[in-house]
Order: sequence, then C-alpha cells, then structure tokens
Amino acid sequence: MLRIKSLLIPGVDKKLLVKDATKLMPELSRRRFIAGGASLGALTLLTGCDVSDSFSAESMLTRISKFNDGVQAAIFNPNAMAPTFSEKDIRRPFPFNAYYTEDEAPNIEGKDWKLEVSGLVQNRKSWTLDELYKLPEVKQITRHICVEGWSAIGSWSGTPLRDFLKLVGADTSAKYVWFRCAEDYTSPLDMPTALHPQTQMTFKFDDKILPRAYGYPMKIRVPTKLGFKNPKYVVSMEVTNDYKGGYWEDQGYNSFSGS
Ligand SMILES: Nc1nc2c(c(=O)[nH]1)N[C@H]1C(S)=C(S)[C@@H](COP(=O)(O)O)O[C@H]1N2
Ligand SMILES: [Mo]
Repeated sequence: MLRIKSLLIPGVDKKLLVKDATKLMPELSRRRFIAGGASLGALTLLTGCDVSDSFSAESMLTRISKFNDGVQAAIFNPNAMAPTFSEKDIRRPFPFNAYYTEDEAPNIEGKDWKLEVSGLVQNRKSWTLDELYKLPEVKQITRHICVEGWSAIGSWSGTPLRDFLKLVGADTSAKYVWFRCAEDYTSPLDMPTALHPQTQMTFKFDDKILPRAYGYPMKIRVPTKLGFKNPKYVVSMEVTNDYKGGYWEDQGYNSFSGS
C-alpha cells in the first residue's frame, strides 16, 4: 500500500513561500526557476536553508532578496556544485524515508547481490560487491532534500558515477542512466547529472558500510537533485536513450527535480 504523507511543513505555507521567493528573484533566475518546476526543494538547495519552520523560511527569503547578477550565473546551472558541509553538521541518526516503513526495507545479502550493468555500454556485466569496493572512494558531506518537507546533512562515500561510466565504456551521449532497485522502485537520471562530479555510487554512510535503512549495499547519491532521485538498494543500471519513468516521476513529480 502506498503511504501518502503530508507535503506541508508545519508553520509554513509551501505554495506561498515558493510564490514569495519567485517574486524576489532577479529575472533570469526567475525564468529558470519556473522552468525547473519552481519547487521548494530547489529553493532549499539554492539558499542552504532548511525550511522546516517559519524562522528559516524568513531567512530563505532574505537570502533570495540579496541575489545579484553574479549569483544568477551559477543558479540552476546543471554544472553547479552542491554545497558541502563539515562533520559537525551531520544529522545522527539520519532520517529514513521510503514508500514503506523501515522494517519493510529490502534486506539484501551482500554476497548474493550483484549490480547488473546493461544497455549502451561496451562492457555489459554484473559486478559483485567485492569488485565494487575496490574502486576509488570519495567522501562527500552534503544536504539531502526530500519533497516531503524535510532535509538533513549526511556523509556519503563511494565512487563518482562518471568514473564508473567511463570504466564500463558507457555511451555518454545517451540520454539517461536508468536505475532499478530491489523493490519496485525505479529512477531515471539525465546523463549530464549522471556525469556531474558529485554524483556518486555510494557504499558507505558516515564512514560505515551503508546500513540497510539507507540502501545497502548500494545507493546513488545525487546531491544536486531532490531525495527521490537518489535510488537505494540499486540492482541494475542501464544506459539508454529511452525515458523509462520512475516511481515518483510516474506520479507527477518533475524528472529534472534539482538544481
Ligand atoms: N529503492 C528506493 N529508493 C529510494 C526511495 C524508496 O522508496 N525506494 N525513496 C526515495 C526518497 S523519496 C528519499 S527522501 C530517499 C531517502 O533516503 P534515506 O532513507 O537514506 O534518507 O530515498 C529515495 N530513494
Ligand atoms: Mo523523498
């Protein structure tokens, strides 16, 4: 059964906030913001404000009103970097989220698990966890933003997806990398975002093997996109020119959903 949670934040009228913020933006930013779906998530990414109360909603609006031409150039640019944070900012315990409760999360045996790599790649094969753990590791402390009205800073480590795509000889002129998960979750990622330097195949959270709750054994961490574009329990990666839809995308969320 699908559990629909409230999208509203206590004390903050989301629609009004997005409307107010839009009015404050300089022309170019405003046009791009609207073209990108004018989401609260995009606003949170931009300003770094966690809009969980009316106080931070105020500071978000203050920041937006200070946007200048220099800032504009970087805003909503697919190549822009997501802000990074320090160890002390990490939320512990980090929130769990899925379309089911935590005890229903997939319980995967690492030794039996394989990552299938298919589609427009030269080297179509399945990767074991041991093979993937040998890839170079990068650690990033970034903010995860969920459309359901929460955000939290976490630490994720793994291999940049673009390095892996190079390694398997992916056709990077293809339009998407499409992920399938152990349950029926799917998620399409546009190629420019798949090649973004911060997009990561993640094997660790907070320096420890990715716990079951956060997607063991592998998730895709995309700090320039909203939480639902970060598939957990990934079992297959397909490079494709076909738009194959995704769990939330099929329910009307904008597939771009990000910066
Ligand atoms: N396989 C799978 N991946 C998923 C989801 C899911 O339900 N299943 N939910 C998404 C959503 S909406 C969010 S906010 C994040 C939550 O990740 P977390 O549990 O690590 O905080 O996972 C995303 N990836
Ligand atoms: Mo989410």
